[in-house]
Amino acid sequence: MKPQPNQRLSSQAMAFVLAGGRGSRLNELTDRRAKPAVYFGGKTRIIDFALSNALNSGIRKMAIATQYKAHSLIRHMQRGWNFFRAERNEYLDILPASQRVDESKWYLGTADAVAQNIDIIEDYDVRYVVILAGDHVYKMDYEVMLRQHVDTDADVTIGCLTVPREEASAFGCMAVDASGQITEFLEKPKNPPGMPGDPDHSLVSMGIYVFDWQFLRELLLRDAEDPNSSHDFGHDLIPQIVKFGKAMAHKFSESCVTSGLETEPYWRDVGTIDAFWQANIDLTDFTPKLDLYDNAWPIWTYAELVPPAKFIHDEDGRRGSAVSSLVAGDCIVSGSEVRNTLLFTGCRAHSFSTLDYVVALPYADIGRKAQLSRCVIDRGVQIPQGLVVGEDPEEDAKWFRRTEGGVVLITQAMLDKRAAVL
Ligand code: ADQ
Ligand code: ADP
Repeated sequence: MKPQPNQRLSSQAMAFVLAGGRGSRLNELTDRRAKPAVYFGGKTRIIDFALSNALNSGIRKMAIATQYKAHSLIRHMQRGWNFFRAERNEYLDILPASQRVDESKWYLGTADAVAQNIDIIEDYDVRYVVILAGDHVYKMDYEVMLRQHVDTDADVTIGCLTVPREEASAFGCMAVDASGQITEFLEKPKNPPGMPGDPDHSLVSMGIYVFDWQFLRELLLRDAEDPNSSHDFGHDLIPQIVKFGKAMAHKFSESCVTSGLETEPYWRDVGTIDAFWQANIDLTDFTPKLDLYDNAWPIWTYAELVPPAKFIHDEDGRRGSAVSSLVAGDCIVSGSEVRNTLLFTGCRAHSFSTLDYVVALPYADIGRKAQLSRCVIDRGVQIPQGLVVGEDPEEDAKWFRRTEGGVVLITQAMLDKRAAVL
């Protein structure tokens, strides 16, 4: 029986979050943690956005498939996302690869990550599955997408975005007809097609999908038997449905505005150091495009219970200050000037140091007289006294990772290597 128009569909849906990818373009930031576990926005981690979206949309059943360097991600989930109660019919399961079907079997592709957990999903007893990627930053009401899925009687509904054509080859690209039905789908084509009437932009998949569970289940069982399949949504399953079934596009840029969540669509992949730095620094704008202060759509996370941030004069009376900056708890800014910067939990900035356009991950310690600009500092890094970064590109590139965009990534291993040489 078709659900009634006023019935909330999220109560009959689960979110399946794919969080197994490495995100290799983040380089050393993902050496020890999966991309979804990378810190973002002063307090949160990237995966908190997809999970908070699901929670705020009314979904109370979630599963998270992990694979690459999952330790930090799993610990974060256990600490922060541990409030689901089976008694209330709420579930959140963490599903590491290689533990179920066959001990030696990793998830082959994104579809395989779902297929290996068919029995768990079956137990959830849901009608719809919302497949999400755990590595994007955005706010979205999945109820709106579920509603479109049901109203259009689609086999799959795909969240999609408009991006400049030169960036589109990193995505699944699609063509749609007037009703929004996808007529063509190409996974990461070398020459992405433009849109009719707008050849400079392409319509691309966000890698998020809504399925009726029984339809997806059948599809996954068939795909598992196919020796020619790479068991991936973008490569195998979606093109098949586009050819033989009904795949509908759900336009994020329209739905996020009509649902009242955003005034302007905001979605970031933060897949490179440059994009990661920029998206963080954007939050220091007077009115950033991503509003983290919206009580109607909170982004939940795990955060340690720590003392408040503190700004102090040093012994010489030099003022410790932060302007246009986001400063988390347990930070101490002492006789240091902090501008357009994010200090995550537990950072220290000591006397005479200056920080401009810096993203300092938790527990970074900035030594006296350091002058840092346009950089990302990994968790727990001890910046030595007097270090200057952001003045001399050659010197920066000699010791640290300097990106094409001129952002410098500093890890402890890089500093240790430098200290051993100097
Ligand atoms: P990509 O993002 O390149 O393209 P993929 O690397 O498969 O696709 O990652 C999708 C999501 O699945 C990520 O969140 C990743 O962490 C996770 N993941 C990858 N491999 C996994 C595995 N074996 N087990 C568990 N999780 C895994 C996809 C689509 C494109 C679309 C873009 C949008 O294929 O069509 O345009 O997403 O970003
Ligand atoms: P956490 O999850 O502990 O908040 P991270 O995301 O920074 O922190 O850590 C990723 C993983 O790397 C964790 O499993 C952590 O225990 C481990 N780790 C942290 N610092 C180091 C280090 N200097 N060398 C090796 N492993 C580390």
